[in-house]
Amino acid sequence: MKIAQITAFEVLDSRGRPTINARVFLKNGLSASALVPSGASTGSHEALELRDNNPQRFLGKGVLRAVANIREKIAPALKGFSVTDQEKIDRIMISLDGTANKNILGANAILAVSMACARLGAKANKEPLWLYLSRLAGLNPKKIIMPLPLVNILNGGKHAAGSTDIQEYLILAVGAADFPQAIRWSAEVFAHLGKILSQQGFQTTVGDEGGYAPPLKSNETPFKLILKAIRQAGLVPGREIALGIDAAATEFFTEGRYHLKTDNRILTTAELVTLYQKWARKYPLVSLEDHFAEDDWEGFRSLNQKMGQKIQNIGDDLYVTNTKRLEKGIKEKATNSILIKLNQIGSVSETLAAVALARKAGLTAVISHRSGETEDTFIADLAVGLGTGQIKTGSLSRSERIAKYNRLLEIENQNQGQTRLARFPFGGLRDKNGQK
Ligand code: 2PG
Ligand code: MG
Repeated sequence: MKIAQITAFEVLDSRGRPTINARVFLKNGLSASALVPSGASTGSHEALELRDNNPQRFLGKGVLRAVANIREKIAPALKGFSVTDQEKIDRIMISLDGTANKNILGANAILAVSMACARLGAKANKEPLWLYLSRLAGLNPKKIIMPLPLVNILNGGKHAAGSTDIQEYLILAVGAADFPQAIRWSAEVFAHLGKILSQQGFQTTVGDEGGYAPPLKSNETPFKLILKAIRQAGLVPGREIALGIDAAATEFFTEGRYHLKTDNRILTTAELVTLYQKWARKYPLVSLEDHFAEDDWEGFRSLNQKMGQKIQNIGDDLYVTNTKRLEKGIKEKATNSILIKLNQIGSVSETLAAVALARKAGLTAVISHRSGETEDTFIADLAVGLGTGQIKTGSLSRSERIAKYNRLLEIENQNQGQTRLARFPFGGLRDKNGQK
């Protein structure tokens, strides 16, 4: 099971920007590859994505330097090590880089190899990736826990210019009996939303994550439209389908204030807390993400104290899948949940460590894609393997999003009778009449 060779080359992500495909080979010829994603609303504390910055190629977005780092530096360093020794492999790459944010080799270079090694380890062991990852994390669950999908059906912010300030309006099929039903319900609500938007004269073109991106005049309108879509799909808001948002608030935070351009309002942290409270009273809103800017700890703390019992508060740019920042969040009770993105931290082992720490502290962990994605479905297996119970991987359109849902449907199908859909662990849901 010793690593014999590692190759890499430049490929494209869902925005047509370069990313990396790395392939790891064993001596016996067995190999596996992995592709890394890339964000748009990135946190400033993320590990560094190494780009060429050569304006002659891909407007500076090329990744040939990162590719060369894999071929020339990482490959020789890992040759001869066992591919199943994930922690050691990651440790070698981390120390070869030697910086806290992986800015020498690039987090994209390290992660591509890290993921490819995990995939090859699973292949060499002749087991599915989710099971391999589950064992790597030291888990041994009786039932396979399928993640509840947080489906982003309306895109705004940096993912859809001209739409809302809030980046993502998500639906959660909290009342679904199993994973296929959660997907069907979500797809039906998405389709009804499309019909409603057309009837109102909007285009139904989609944003980076496959949700509609209409030029609405208020950040609150999507809630109303989505509630209508849920009802038209014959489902009960709050009981069967609940709502979530990812505000990605760092993107509209300047000079200490939150600039909601769509609403023509500028809010303080305290005023934004009040706005979220108002929305949660009016709508079956059960999950908030990056509802404040990445260093506005006070905003997170304040909201978590007021609403953390009832509503999921997820830190994304706040934590950047980094255990150091997560430790601070746990100590300060800033949130009750963390978003997990492999490429924010840059290796499989460090990602597992972040999930383990969250679990120990009683926080939920939501496995997530990036807005720039590929056909790689690693995160589907990661969500199942770690039994986190939630995944965020876009809308029910665009194949780079659907690939993950289809992989989850495949895992479900291959393990019939042994799976269960995770229950959404926060209260505050409405009864069948839509009452709280
Ligand atoms: C987010 C992500 C994914 P990006 O903010 O949660 O939805 O967006 O990859 O652009 O950071
Ligand atoms: Mg986010």
